[in-house]
Order: sequence, then structure tokens, then C-alpha cells
Amino acid sequence: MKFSGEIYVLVPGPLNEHAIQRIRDTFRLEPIPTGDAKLVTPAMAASVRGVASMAPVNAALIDALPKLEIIANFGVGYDGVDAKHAAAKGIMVTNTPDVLTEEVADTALGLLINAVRELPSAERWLREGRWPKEGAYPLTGATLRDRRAGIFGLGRIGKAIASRLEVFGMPVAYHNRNPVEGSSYAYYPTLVELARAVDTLICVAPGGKGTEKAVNAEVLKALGPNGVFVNVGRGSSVDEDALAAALESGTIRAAGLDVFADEPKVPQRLLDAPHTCLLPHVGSASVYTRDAMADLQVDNLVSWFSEGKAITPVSETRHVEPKS
Ligand code: A2R
Repeated sequence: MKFSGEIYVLVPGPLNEHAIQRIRDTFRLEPIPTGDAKLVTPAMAASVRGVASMAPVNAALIDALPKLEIIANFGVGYDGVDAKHAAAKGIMVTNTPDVLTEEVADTALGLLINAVRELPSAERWLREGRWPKEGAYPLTGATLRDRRAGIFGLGRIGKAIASRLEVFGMPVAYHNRNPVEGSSYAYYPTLVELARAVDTLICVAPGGKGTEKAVNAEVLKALGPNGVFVNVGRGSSVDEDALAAALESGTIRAAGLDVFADEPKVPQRLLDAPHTCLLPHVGSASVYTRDAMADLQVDNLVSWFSEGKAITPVSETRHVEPKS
């Protein structure tokens, strides 16, 4: 579809190609290299009604766009968007839940197996020609057998991870701010209590102030020396210095990380730490899933500008109505 009368959509920073193409086909696309409000020209300020972004959208950028009605975020996690500020100004914010759930859950299990069974370093052993020279790769000190899993953030993705863990024979417990109605998994009201009860902690909670550095030295100590930590949520939820120290000292055994606090920078201490599998934030990164996320992002814009309704509004802006 193409709107009669052009609707200007600002795209700050890089965005998925399929999303770009659909925005070009449907709207008037205005690219800027980053989300820096200083890059907004007077012409953009006078015309932009939508933002489609994978990059952060802060209060300054929102304030620089007085005609803005909707921010369509690429991804389920929208901690980079100042949704409270948008809500206060009557601006809709949408994200892309559900369509990436199974992909991210698969990635979590891949990280868990890699961290526990050391598959990336076993492959390195083969590729470096050590197998014929030195013999078999050493037996792994850790196993998935007899593990107990704890999920930090039993939401859509957390539940998809939990059902996979059940098939692997692992009992599942979790920590959220509130117990999940109807769930048979054991609930722990604090993260440290959950860590004490399990030896495998998987973080898939949203980023932001509420979870900042929640996985800290105390939680890692509670996880214990056979402990494995997996993160497919946000790097900001982890005290990375404490995690590196816990791996170095054997306070926990292994970690599988897809997300980092200051991406794309990865702390040298984590790169050097033993028993780690580190991935460059690829949780949802297949063509299939990224296309589905792009479609949902752009469908939200189309629905907003054609029907005055968002398909997947975030909780902060659920109440927001179109201005005209
Ligand atoms: O706290 P609750 O009862 O609202 O449960 C949510 C939980 N959660 C938290 N748990 C503990 N402390 C917090 N401060 C906190 N904030 C949220 O995380 C809920 O069970 C879960 C999030 O689930 P969903 O909203 O269904 O999100 P989804 O699709 O599973 O994605 C989770 C995250 C994204 O935000 C990205 O950072 C990442 O996965 O891709």
C-alpha cells in the first residue's frame, strides 16, 4: 500500500533491509546516520510523523520531532526507547514481540550446550589439527545431566526456553517480579534465592533500570561452582566485572553470552575468561525471523497511519490515541 499524501518516516542508524524496502515502498523514508537529535534538519522537524528504529530513540530525539506520532521499534526489547517520555507526549511506541520468541529460545539452548559441553573449543581442537597429534579433546567437566534450571524473566521467550529445558529433562524454576498465573514452575521472589536453588541461570529479562546489574557477585556466588550463566536478555542486567571475576576464580563454572552492556564492545576480561561461549547478539538473527520482525515493525506504522491503531503497543503507551 502507498499512502496518498506523503508520510515521512525517520530511520536513525542502520535498519534491517526488508524493513527499509517496505518503508520506502509505503512511506517517505528519511535516513539519518544515528539517533543524535542534532542530525534532525528543520525540514525533518516539520514533516516527520513516524520513527522506525533499531537504534536508541532518546528524549532529545523525540523532542526534536514535534509532529511525531509513533516510534516503531525493531525488536521486542525497547529499553533503548524512552517510552515514558513518549507516553507523556502522547506518542505511540511499538515493539516486535512473539515473532522472535522461538529463535531466541533456540539461541539460549545453543549457548547453554556450548558453554557446558565446550563445543566451540572442541571444534577449535579439530580445526587446529590437535586431534591426530594430541588425541581426543579432554572430557568436559560439566554436563547437562542432573542440572536444575532457573529462568530470570519467565515471559514469552522464558516460557519457550523452559519448555525446551523440560524436554532436556531439567526441572525449571524462575524469578519475575510477580508469579506467573497457572505456572507449575517453582517461583522465587528474589533472584538470589533462585540462584541458590539452581545451578543453571538463564537471563531473558528486559533491560532498563529495573534489572540493571541484577546478576551481581552475590547472585553468582549463590549459583555456585557448578554454575552456568546464560544471557539472551540484555547485557545491562549483568555486572560484567563480577561475572568475569566469578569465571576467573571458579565461583561459577561457565557462561554463554549473546548480549553485552556496551555492544559491540566486549570486555577483554570476558574474552579471556575460561569456559565461555560468546556470541555477537545473534539471538533473533536469521533471515526468516528478522523478516518477520521487519514486517511487524512496518505493519505497526501502516496500521497506525491507516486505522489509528497500533498492533503491538508497548505497555507504557497502550492508552495512547491518535492525535487527529
Ligand atoms: O516481572 P514480571 O512479573 O512483569 O515478569 C516479566 C519479567 N521481568 C522482570 N523480572 C524480574 N525483575 C524485573 N525487574 C523484571 N522486569 C520484567 O521479564 C516477564 O515475565 C519477563 C519479560 O517477558 P516478556 O515481556 O514476555 O518479554 P519477552 O518477549 O519474553 O522478551 C524478554 C526480553 C526482551 O525485553 C529483550 O531484552 C530480550 O528478551 O530479547
